[in-house]
Amino acid sequence: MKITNAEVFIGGPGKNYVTLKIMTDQGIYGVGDATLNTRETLTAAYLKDYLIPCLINKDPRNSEDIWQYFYKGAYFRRGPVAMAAIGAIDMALWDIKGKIAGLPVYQLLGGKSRDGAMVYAHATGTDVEDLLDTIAHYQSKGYKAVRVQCGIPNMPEGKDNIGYGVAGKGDDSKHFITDFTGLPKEEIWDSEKYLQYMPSVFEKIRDHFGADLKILHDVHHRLHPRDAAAFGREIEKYNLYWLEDPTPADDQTALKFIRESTTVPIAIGEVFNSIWDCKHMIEQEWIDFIRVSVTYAGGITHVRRIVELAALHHVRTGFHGAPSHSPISMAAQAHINAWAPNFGIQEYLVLGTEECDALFPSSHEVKDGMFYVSNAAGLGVDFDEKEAKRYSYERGYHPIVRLEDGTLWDY
Ligand code: CS2
Ligand code: MG
Repeated sequence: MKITNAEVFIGGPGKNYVTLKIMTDQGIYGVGDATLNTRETLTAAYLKDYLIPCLINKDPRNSEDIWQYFYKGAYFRRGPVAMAAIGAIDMALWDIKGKIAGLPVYQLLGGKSRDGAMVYAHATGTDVEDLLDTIAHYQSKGYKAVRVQCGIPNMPEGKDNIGYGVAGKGDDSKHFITDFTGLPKEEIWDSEKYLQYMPSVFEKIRDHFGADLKILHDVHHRLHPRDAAAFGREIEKYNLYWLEDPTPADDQTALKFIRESTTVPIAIGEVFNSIWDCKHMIEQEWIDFIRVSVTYAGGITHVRRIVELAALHHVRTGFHGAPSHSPISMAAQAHINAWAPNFGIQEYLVLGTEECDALFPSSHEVKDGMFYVSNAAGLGVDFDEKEAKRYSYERGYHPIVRLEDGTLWDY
C-alpha cells in the first residue's frame, strides 16, 4: 500500500482550520488537523513544502516509522509548527489504519475503557450573576463540569476595551478571542484585583450549586508562583476539579512550589508540544492533569506516549479542546479518551454549527455532558472538499496582555 498524494486546505466557518487529506493507491484516505491557532499558514507551509514530498510512496501503515522520520529527520526538532504538522499526518495515518482494519481507532489503541467521556463546557460571565446564569444553562443541558471565568470588578479595560473574563452569556469568544480585524488587541491585567475577587466567585458558585458540580478554572498563565500557591491554598475549601495554567507554562519547576504549598489540583499543558515539555513535572508528580492535544503535540502516536507516562504518575488526561481544534482533532482525542485508563475529562466547546457539520460530517455524539465516540472505522469524521471551497484564510491574532504601567504580561 502506498501514499499517492496529500493536500492541505485552510479555512472554515469563522476559523482557519488547516485540514490535511492523505490519499492512497487503494482508494482509502485519511484526514488530519494541523490548525495552529493564529499561525495557521505556517503549519500548512511546513506540510506542503517539506513533509508531503517525503510522504509520497511511503506505506501509510507504518505510522510509527513515518512519525520518527519527520521528528528525527528535521534535525531542528519540536516546536508547535513542526509538531502540529507531524500531528496532522499522524491523525490521518491512524484514520487510514482504522479504515483498513474496519475498526474505530479506539479499538486499535486497546478498546474502550468507558462508554462516554465526561466533557466540560465554558461558562463565562461579565459578572457573578451572569456567570451563575450561564452555569445553570449548562447544568440544564446535562453538563456535570464547567470551566468558570468571571469579569473582575475594576480590572482596567485597556485601550481596546477588553476586560479579563468578560464575555456575553454562554459565549467564551471574548476572553479567548481570536481577532480578525487588524493587529492584536490589548488588555490590561492586575493580579491583585483578580486575587482579591476570585475566591468570592467560587464561594457563590458552591452556595448556589452545591458540592457536586465540577468546577474548573483557568488562570491562563498569569500568576507568579507565590501568588498562585497562596491562591491555591485559599480556594482549597471550594474543592475545584482543577486550577489550570496557574503560572506561565515554560517553567516546570514553578509547579514544585505550588504543589508543595497547596492540594488544589493542577492542570497544565495546552501549549506543550512534546513529552519533553512535561516529562519532569509528570515524573515529579507536581501536576494532576495533562492538557496536551493531538494537534499541538504530534498526533495520536506522541500523545499516547505522554498519556502512558502520565498513567505511571497518577496524572490524568484533560486534553485541550478550544474551538481552534477542528472536529478532526476532537475525534482523534475522543478515541484516546475512550481508551486511556487514566482519562480525566475533555474540554469541549460546541462546534456544531450547521456549516461546521457540513464541512466535517461526523458520527460522534455529545449528550448530557458526555462525549460518545463513534464506532465508524477510522476516526469517524470526514472532510467535505466541496464545502471547503466556501472558505479562505483570514489572519487573526490573540490579544496582547499588559500591566497598567505598560509592562508586557503573559496571555
Ligand atoms: C484556553 C484556550 O481553552 C483553554 O483552556 O486556555 O482557549 C486558549 O486561550 C486558546 O486555545 C489559545 O489559542
Ligand atoms: Mg487554558
